[in-house]
Amino acid sequence: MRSVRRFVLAVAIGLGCVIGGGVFALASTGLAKEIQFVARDLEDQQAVWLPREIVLQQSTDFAEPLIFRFDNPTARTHVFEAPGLLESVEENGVQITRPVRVTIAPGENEQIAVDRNRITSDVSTDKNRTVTYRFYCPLHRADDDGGGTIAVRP
Ligand SMILES: [Cu+2]
Repeated sequence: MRSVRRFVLAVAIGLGCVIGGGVFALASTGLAKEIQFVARDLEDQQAVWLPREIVLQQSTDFAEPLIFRFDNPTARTHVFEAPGLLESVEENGVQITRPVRVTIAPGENEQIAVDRNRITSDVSTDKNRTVTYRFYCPLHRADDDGGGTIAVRP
């Protein structure tokens, strides 16, 4: 019974995101494509990142740098993890890439530059099909939660 209620809640949140997602999640400043993620606490100590579904078009959305912004308005620390995605950072004056795993303290914001080359390479390797990456908070992820998705169309 409990897991059913949780599922219904997740679906309700998911629907809200799909409707609202296009409005607030994707913004182009002309200098960068930005996606805003917001941490949301659920019942049973779990948490998710909203919106749950992001769709990117490689042919148009990858002309500018791709920035992910994270907002954690909750009272707990959350982590944004997205296996397969890399972020681009400068370390000791050298540009390097590393797996996306960002820790955001309560009430804090963070942002990263996503490595577009890696995604472009994934899409072409997969015979120019849509490539999907998952994301979640590894600290508060439900067992039955597959995470949110970032789909990149060729
Ligand atoms: Cu968390």
